[in-house]
Amino acid sequence: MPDQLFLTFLLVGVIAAAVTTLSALFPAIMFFLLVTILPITWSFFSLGTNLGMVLVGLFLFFMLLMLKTAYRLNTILAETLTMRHDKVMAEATIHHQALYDELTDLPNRRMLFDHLGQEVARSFRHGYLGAILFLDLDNFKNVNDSLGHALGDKLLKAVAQRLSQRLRQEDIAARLGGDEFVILLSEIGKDSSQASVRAQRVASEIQQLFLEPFRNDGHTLYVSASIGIVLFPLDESDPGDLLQRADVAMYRAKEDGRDRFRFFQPAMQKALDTRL
Ligand SMILES: Nc1nc2c(ncn2[C@@H]2O[C@H](COP(=O)(O)OP(=O)(O)OP(=O)(O)O)[C@@H](O)[C@H]2O)c(=O)[nH]1
Ligand SMILES: [Mg+2]
Repeated sequence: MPDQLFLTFLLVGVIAAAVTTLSALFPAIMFFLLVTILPITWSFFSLGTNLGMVLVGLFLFFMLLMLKTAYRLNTILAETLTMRHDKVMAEATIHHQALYDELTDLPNRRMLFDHLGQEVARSFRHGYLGAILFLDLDNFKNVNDSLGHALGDKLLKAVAQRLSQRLRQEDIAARLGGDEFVILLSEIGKDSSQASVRAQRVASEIQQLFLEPFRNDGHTLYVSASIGIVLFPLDESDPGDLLQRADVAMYRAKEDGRDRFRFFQPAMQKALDTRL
């Protein structure tokens, strides 16, 4: 009997510890309780004494108690994990919505500003130039007005896809809103003439992307884009000002007949001021 009591204490301790660790897997704790409690309960039962019967009763009660505890722990654990998973997913969604455009899934204005700020600082440090290409679709309103907003949306998505496929991994294509896209080219030259040539080449390649018509819902759409280009960092390092300059150059491309690109020239600023 003293040996069996010692074994009982040992088993009870092991079972209590096992319940906390194994309850994450409910079938595992059930199996564990059966193989640890049933043999000793049977051995007490086979004693055939009153004390043996009391111990059988106590062990069965203990087993029920442990099962209930394991079930509670299992439920709490599952709820906690589900809540944590939902929270992580919700945070990821909020983060994505804050930085990416809902329609095209391209980086949005906010993310573009962040990247542009970092890129301008890096360019200053390392002494190379980058470029901003500000792209606005020509007469996009006609698509919306004649074929509907939904088809306009599909066209914007298709444009975003073509732009993304064309770019290098280190470049960024963002959607500012409406039919306006910005392409951020990093490290394209050590001086402005080299950077201009490269920016011009990318602008031409982007315009060639529009030569192939967009086919959507049985419609064949011929779309073009006007592009304004500004190099950085020249004298201006504020992302907002840089974008405004690229926008001014884009407007000049529109004024000059659309479907073309223009580099920002300081004289254009005067025209902008007048327009404002
Ligand atoms: N389908 C769709 N249209 C949008 C969305 N956001 C803005 N627009 C429309 O996009 C059009 C943008 O027009 P603009 O770029 O100003 O004019 P445009 O007709 O493209 O003419 P130009 O740019 O001057 O060549 C407007 O008609 C807006 O209503 C959008 O998310 N989806
Ligand atoms: Mg437009």
